[in-house]
Amino acid sequence: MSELGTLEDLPLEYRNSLTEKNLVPLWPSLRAALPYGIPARRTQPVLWKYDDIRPRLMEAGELTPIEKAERRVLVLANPGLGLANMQATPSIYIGMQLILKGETAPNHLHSPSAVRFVVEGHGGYTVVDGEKLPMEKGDLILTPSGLWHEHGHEGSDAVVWLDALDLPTVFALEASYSIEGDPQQVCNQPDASQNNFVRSGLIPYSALNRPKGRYPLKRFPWKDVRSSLEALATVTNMGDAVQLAYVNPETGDECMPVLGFSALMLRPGETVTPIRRSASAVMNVVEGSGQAVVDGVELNWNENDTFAVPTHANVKITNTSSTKPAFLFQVDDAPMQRKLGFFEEFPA
Ligand code: 1HN
Repeated sequence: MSELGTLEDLPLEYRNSLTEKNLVPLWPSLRAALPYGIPARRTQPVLWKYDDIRPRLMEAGELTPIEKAERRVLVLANPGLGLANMQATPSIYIGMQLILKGETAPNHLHSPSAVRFVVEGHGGYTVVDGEKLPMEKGDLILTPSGLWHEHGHEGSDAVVWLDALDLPTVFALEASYSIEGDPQQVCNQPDASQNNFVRSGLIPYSALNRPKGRYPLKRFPWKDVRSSLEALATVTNMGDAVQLAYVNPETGDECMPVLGFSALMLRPGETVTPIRRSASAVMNVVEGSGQAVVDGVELNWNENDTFAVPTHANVKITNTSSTKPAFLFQVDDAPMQRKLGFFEEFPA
């Protein structure tokens, strides 16, 4: 490991001559770009308490009519990455969106891909590519890149959901844009989770004779996810993660191209220590309470809280209840890292 030359080692005149021609010497910045052993991370293991978010979101409901917001969202910004950059982790955008009784959020599409994960309230819905998708607590709704989507609320109390987008990556690539549209024609059928993909391992026969659908299933009801986790728990040793991935039922691939989604169950008193990995993640608590220790930082979470896990972090998650299970929803950027060829796991 030799000491590399610094900028100051170079004559000022030479440095100026480089700047003048839009040239930069690599060697003074090489170690910063390629740190030894572990990436330099600005992302903090931060916890956003729902008790802090909710009153402020309701206040936004009073302060800002939906027409003045289009989407009424408070962004969960990681202070280590700069609040204005709207990054929960380097690649993951997270917001909490409020829609009130009778409101609609207008139809649009955009190049970033999004998902909605419902936090509270009844009667919300999203129309995606003509398919009307009910939104109940814990339901995952996909709004992939380029598909029209609009939201509405036919219930009474406030509906809140978590938005997760690959916006930071798409924006960094200078490829983020949107198009406004007229309200969609809604097809008069329940969403595909109710008729085409009712049970895993069974897909419509006709799907075999057509190109694999990119997004055949756009809503994953929480009640199915929860019961599947409970079943998986019966054959999983304590301490081994009870975790299910949300996939495309026609291909078995991750359901979205950049961000990955999974659900985790922690049995009463259980602690899991996931393998350290190169992906960053955000976790949202669906049910229960517990503690995460992320790179030594203790995060005490309750229902609806959300926390960020930096790349390469050491993580330990405990369900602190001795009687009730805990359920967490995980967003990570492993699909993108796999596609780019640098996803890694670091077994202890
Ligand atoms: C968006 O389209 C929605 O459709 C929510 O509800 C949050 C954040 C950034 C860019 C687009 C939505 C968003 C967003």
